[in-house]
Amino acid sequence: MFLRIDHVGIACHNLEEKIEFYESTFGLVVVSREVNEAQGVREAMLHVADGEGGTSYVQLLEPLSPETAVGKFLAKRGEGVHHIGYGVEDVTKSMAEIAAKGVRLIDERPRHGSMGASIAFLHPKDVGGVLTELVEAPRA
Ligand code: CMX
Ligand code: CO
Repeated sequence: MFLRIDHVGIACHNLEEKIEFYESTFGLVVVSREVNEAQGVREAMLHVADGEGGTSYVQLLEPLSPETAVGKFLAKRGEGVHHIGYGVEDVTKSMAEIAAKGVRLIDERPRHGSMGASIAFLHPKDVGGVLTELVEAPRA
């Protein structure tokens, strides 16, 4: 079902500082910056590598307010890995297959993610404590 690790989502207090760290330490390059009001984040996607299954990124996330998903996570756990995003061919189909196995979907239907992707989250309590995102990249 999974084509690649699309991205690792990392929660941080200060997006600009974290971008600067990833650029200067690892030489990663920012390919997209967005504010996603629905997800409550200001974010940047940094390119890691291109593989057979598509492109992998690091997604740096700064909360728009303390009541958002990432804001609550930071208050509880501090900065660090927030979620894993897996690339899939067809997000709606994958959601149905996964739900049929008894894993709770957070999203009933796909939502808008970074760079035109269709995304859906699975509940971390049903995935061994890992918030998991399905990502269908836009058709080239
Ligand atoms: N990873 C693992 N566990 C997490 C978690 C995370 N990122 N976020 C919350 N949890 C756990 C909490 O620790 C808590 O567990 P305990 O009850 O054992 O303490 C439980 O889930 C409930 O957490 P909460 O703080 O009460 O938060 P909510 O239930 O209100 O929300 C969640 C949790 C996962 C449903 C919510 O964060 C969500 O809908 N996330 C999906 C959307 C999202 O994260 N958007 C930002 C990224 C956008 C993008 O990638 O583009
Ligand atoms: Co993500």
